[in-house]
Amino acid sequence: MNKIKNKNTNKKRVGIIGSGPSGLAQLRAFEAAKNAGLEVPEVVCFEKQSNWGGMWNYSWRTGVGKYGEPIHGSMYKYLWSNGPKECLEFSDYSFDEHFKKPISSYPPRPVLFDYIQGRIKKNNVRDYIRFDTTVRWVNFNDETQKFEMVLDDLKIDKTYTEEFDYLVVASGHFSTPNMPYFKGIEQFPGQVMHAHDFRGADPYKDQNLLIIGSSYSAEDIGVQCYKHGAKSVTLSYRSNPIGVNWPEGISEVPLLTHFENDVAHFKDGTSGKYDAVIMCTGYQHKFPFLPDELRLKTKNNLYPNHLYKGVFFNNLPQLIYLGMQDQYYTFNMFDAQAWVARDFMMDQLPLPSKAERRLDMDKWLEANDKLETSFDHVDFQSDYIKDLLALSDYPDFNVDKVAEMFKEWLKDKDENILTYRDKTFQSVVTGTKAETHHTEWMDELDDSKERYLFQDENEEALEEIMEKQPI
Ligand code: FAD
Ligand code: NA7
Repeated sequence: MNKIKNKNTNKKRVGIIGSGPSGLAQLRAFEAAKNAGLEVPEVVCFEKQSNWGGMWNYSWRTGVGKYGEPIHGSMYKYLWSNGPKECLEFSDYSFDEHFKKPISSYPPRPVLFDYIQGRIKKNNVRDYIRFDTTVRWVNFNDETQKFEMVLDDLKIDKTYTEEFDYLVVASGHFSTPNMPYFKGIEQFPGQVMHAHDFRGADPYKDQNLLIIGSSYSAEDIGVQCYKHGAKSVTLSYRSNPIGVNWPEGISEVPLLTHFENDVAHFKDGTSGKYDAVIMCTGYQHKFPFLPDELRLKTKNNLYPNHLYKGVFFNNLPQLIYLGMQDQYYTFNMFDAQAWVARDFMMDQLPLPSKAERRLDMDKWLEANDKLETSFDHVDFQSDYIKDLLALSDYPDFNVDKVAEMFKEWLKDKDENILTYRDKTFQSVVTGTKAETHHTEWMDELDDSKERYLFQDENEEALEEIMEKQPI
């Protein structure tokens, strides 16, 4: 193994794991400080994929990638934003600034991917990222107070180490499947897979599909398969049904107990015959590159324990986790976290003592325990965002208004799960009211950026607009 000496020994060094929306938020936060004339630490971001965007960088692959690394992506064809885009808008880079015209509130994945890239392409952020590089292991050296990172350059198959003063873990937590066992499943003759490997609804046309789970993936994959021609979709819940107004063809049943060949039996004594099973049973927070004492151990919830302000690992605050919460807010929350983390790493934000940090976390954990409804969850995460915004100069945005939009969204879904994506909202960043999309979501089978953005334009205008795009 080669030991590579750090080039600039005076400057503090920050290592970032992952260039998804969270890692990119961290890079952008440093870039903003640099543009404001401040001296920033040396920053290196390690990304095991060949491109940035994390989940939003669609991969057709399942299993392993070309270098034998586990595939990170869990996104699929025909994935449209599952919440209003106005709830995730960067407050320093609006949708208007990127697209130069109003667009609808629920864009498809390629359009959001484009938006994420637009902001960072304006700067030289790509230069800080080492692609095709997996972070294999991290040690914290008590003597030097530095993180020693073991890195694999996948392209040339070389392992080397580097040292960093701060470590930002932005590796996501919707990639390693939680895959339960059900008696008899090994004899089920059809396809059984986890949502992580789902790449599109096409194979399920004319099939009777069984989905286990009752959260976002179950709801979205179920509805997508229905939209793209599944014969029937049955959703099996463990704790609570999703409970929206389902159309004929989608139904909910209690938890699966066991299989007898292609027949599934449920807790309420009912049974059904299925062609395929998709486990929408969530993901595990998995950090195979971290030793026990540095590893965040949590289930998917709104306030993972041991993270002060939701980011600083309390036993060692130089270790920072971004985006580890369950998420109503996404891109703007990652930004708010990254700006706070940046200020700490640039000695602009002193942290209170470990005991005081513990008290602060306990307060949030107690409040989290008392949450009952989805509206409570939205309010809790909104309060968390406000708490973060008060700590840094990330441009303020109207969090209460965003919370209202989330609640509207929840109501819209309850009313009609097939049409909620046709609704429009108003930006809190620019005040722009979203456009109604040219085609109703249920009739729109093409999720390409070109069709989404330019269906109404003639060829010439299309070319002109494409040229003006900062992408
Ligand atoms: P990720 O996007 O997961 O990025 C993590 C990055 O870390 C990846 O690029 C990965 O390759 C890299 N990495 C991991 N381990 C290593 C390592 N050891 N070494 C080097 N690099 C590493 N959010 C929304 O706002 N709207 C939606 O509609 C929406 N839909 C979703 C649908 C699905 C199916 C899923 C799974 C998630 C969805 N999300 C949605 C949430 C989504 O996770 C966030 O929007 C966002 O992608 C999280 O960003 P992140 O950077 O924290 O993690
Ligand atoms: P979530 O939101 O973590 O939900 C996991 C679901 O899986 C939830 O309904 C769980 O039921 C269910 N689950 C977990 N284990 C089991 C077992 N053993 N048996 C039956 N059901 C189980 O994950 P999602 O994939 O839906 O969403 C993650 C992200 O992807 C999200 O941000 C989206 O934007 C897309 P429970 O309610 O705990 O009983």
